Amino acid sequence: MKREDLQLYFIMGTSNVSHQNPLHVLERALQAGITMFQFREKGSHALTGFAYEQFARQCQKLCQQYNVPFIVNDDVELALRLGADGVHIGQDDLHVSIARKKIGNMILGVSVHSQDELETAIIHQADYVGIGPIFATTSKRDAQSPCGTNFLQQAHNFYPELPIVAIGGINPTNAYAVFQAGADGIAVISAICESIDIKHTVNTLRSVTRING
Ligand code: 3NM
Repeated sequence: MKREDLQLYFIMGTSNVSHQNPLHVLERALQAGITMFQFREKGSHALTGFAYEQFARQCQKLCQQYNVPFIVNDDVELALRLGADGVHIGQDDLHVSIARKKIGNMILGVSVHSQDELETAIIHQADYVGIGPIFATTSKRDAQSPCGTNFLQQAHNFYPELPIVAIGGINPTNAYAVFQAGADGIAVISAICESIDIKHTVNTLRSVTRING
C-alpha cells in the first residue's frame, strides 16, 4: 500500500446517501480525486444477499476504472470472493491476527482507540490504522466519544513509520488540525455524501492534504 493512498479515504454504503444514487456519488468522488474507497454497507436498511454483493461489485468496478484501492469493511469473505484490494476491521470484528492470516498480502486496516490496540495492530502487520472518532459523528451509531487529536498525535510520535488515517466528523473546516497532528489522511462519510458539490468538497479536502504534503 502507498501511504499517500490514505490522503482522502471515502467510506460509503447505501444508508449514507439519501436522495441520490450511491454509485453516482462514488463516481463523482472518484472523478474529483478521492484516493481510497471503503465499501461499508451497514444499518437497518442495509442491502443483503445478492443485492449486497452486486452493489459491492459495482463499487469495485468503478474504483478499478479510476485506479483507486477498493477496501471492504468487516466482511473478509466478501473481500476474498471479490479479490478486493483490502479489508478494514474494527475491534468488534474478527481478531487482527486471524484477518491477516485469511487475507494474506491484501491491505489490512484496523481501527484502534488505545495504545494496546495500536500495538496489537502493529504486531499483526496492519498496513494502516484508523483513529477516531476525532470529532463528533452521526454516521456511526456505536461510535465512541470524540477523542480529539491527542491520541492521534501520540500514535504518530510513537510510530512515525505507521500510516494513520483519522476518522470521525472531519470536514473541510477541521481537516487541517488533523493533518497537523500527524495523520497521513482523512476518512470521511458525510463530508462527501452530504455535499451539494462533491467536486468542490473533494478539491478543498485535497488542498488541505497538499498544504501538508
Ligand atoms: N468509524 P463521518 S467514526 C465509520 O471512530 C466510522 O472508528 C469511526 O463518518 C471510528 O465522516 C465513523 O460522517 C464515521 O463522521 C465517520
